[in-house]
Amino acid sequence: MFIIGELINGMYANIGAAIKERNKTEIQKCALQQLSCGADALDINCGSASKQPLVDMPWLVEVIQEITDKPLCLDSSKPTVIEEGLKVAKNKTIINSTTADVEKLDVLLPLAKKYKSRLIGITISAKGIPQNKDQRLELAATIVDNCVEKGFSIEDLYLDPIVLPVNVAQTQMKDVLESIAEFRIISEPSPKTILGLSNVSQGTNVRSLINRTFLTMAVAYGLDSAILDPKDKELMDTLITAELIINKNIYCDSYLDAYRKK
Ligand code: THG
Repeated sequence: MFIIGELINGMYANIGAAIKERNKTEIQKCALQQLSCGADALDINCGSASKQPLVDMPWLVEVIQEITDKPLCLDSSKPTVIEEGLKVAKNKTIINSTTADVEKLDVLLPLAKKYKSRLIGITISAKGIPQNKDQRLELAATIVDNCVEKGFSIEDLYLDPIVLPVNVAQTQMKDVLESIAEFRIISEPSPKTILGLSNVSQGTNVRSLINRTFLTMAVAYGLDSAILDPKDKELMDTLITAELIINKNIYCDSYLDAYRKK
């Protein structure tokens, strides 16, 4: 599993304040903690409260790349904000994200190519969030078709079926899981799949349990990558164990230590 740490997000009070006050240490501390817990990459989102995301995004990128060379996942609904991050990024990047709308794809696919970035495509369109698996598949196919047309490598594409909180969209959880399996057979080579895991438990009071149960199920459906809280130790141990059961990790008595990235 390619693990993207979710904690550098302005929606968290400490990070929102650190961005506003240009508190480098707080941001770097959060980055290092996530990496030491096993994150392979870091999501960076200025948060909706940011009044100057065009300045905050490149500041965050520069501050974080002072302490790590790991890939940064530039998370914004605004392509201009993502581009400001791409301009200063020295290492690998992941654009998070394009929707299936042509206006977005027309801007973000050329940017991804220009900056040799990977790209997350979320199965959302101007019509809103899909209500079932077929609508998700249709939007995924639109994104894949556009990548092929514009010469963007499908191996660098991550498709996100969009998970909603289980307390508001309980009937869609199965559609999301089945979408993961079906996205992978849309084309050859196959696109990768990704989820923003913590969405599933927002507004519930047993967040960690719901997150790790859903992640286990998603692993069984072939999920490649997740944006999650790597500081949740039970979540990380569950992930390692799920990947053991599905034969992605080899068993030994100390497998948790063996796979828990130092
Ligand atoms: N897909 C993609 N990108 C995404 C998402 C996705 N990026 C953002 C988000 N979803 C993933 N990141 C988070 C980060 C935090 C939370 C959920 C998803 C979260 N935060 C607490 C909350 O809202 O309750 C904040 C608590 C606090 O304020 O301390 O749950 O789906 N491609």
